[in-house]
Amino acid sequence: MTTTQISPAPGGLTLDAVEALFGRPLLELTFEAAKVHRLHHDPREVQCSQLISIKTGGCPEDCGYCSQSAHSKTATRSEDRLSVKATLEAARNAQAAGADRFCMGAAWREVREGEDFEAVLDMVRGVKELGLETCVTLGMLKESQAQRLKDAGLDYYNHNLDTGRSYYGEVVSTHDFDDRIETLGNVRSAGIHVCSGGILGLGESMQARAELLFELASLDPQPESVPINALVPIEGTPLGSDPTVDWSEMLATIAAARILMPRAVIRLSAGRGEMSEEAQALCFLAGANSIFVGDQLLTTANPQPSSDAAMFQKLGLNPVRRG
Ligand code: SAM
Ligand code: DTB
Ligand code: SF4
Repeated sequence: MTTTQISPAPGGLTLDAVEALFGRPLLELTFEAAKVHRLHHDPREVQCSQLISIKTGGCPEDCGYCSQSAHSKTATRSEDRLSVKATLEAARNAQAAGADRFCMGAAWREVREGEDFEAVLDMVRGVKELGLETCVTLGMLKESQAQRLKDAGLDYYNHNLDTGRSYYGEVVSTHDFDDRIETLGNVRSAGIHVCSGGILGLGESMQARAELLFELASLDPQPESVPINALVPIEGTPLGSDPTVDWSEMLATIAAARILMPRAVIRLSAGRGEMSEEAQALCFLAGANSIFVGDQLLTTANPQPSSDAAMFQKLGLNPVRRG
């Protein structure tokens, strides 16, 4: 059996080596990833994040996959920001249902100082006080703003690279790949854990997927959390009629991510609703150790908590307990 040598040091990684991973027979790649997973993680433990959209729709950015872009005519309407009270109520419910992290998302291009940002800081303080891990995803961010979030008790900032550098401009024109990298740098400088991953199914090539993992794995330090999303096609967006991603592609990407980022928590993210339990089981075997829980992602549906509980039971998986 041939084994692809990957340098564990982010500095030594090459794009060719990442492409070679994608060229390996799927079950060999899965087996290799499963071995790496067991060296660094308890394979029975799954981190469970609950999402909430604290500001839905009306986003000025033109990300071609997103239901919330004002450039697309979708069923998602622009709404006012949620109150701190309603957000904390949702956090308490998420905690009672078994989530260990609460992730608050806003359809913003960037963070702006003012009433909305002050409210987000209050949300972070409140969620932290409940004993949940805190995560926000608010678009681009300056270092001073990242520092204020850190001081409020923020554990993770989610900001995905989404796809390969060479393909990014095909999907989004209102900001660029280096803007994403810059925000991740500001998050890191403030001492906040980095949550960054991507989406499959945007019409990207295998090479673009390899580029995405190459960029993520080359961040130094590597991200602590890596969400791998399958496109949820949204009617009215430029990518609304794209075919759904085959489970085998999610599996290969998760396995490659596990090998390249051995210590990261890899999240099997959007798109689980289209995957069988068997396909999800293979992803957990290959090193996925996080999911979004709750019946709603941001604007689209997620599997029912009861079906996730049944799947965990069958597979002998346990949610992380905190608080
Ligand atoms: N506005 C912020 C930003 O762009 O970073 C935060 C919210 S945005 C909705 C967060 C992430 O959700 C995106 O980077 C993308 O990875 C994911 N996402 C959005 N729409 C999606 C879809 N239709 N299918 C799968 N993932 C999606
Ligand atoms: C991430 O990587 N996936 C989440 C979270 N980070 C913010 C968002 C998924 C969104 C799926 C489409 C929707 O519900 O609007
Ligand atoms: Fe706005 Fe984020 Fe959606 Fe892009 S992905 S349109 S920045 S909410």
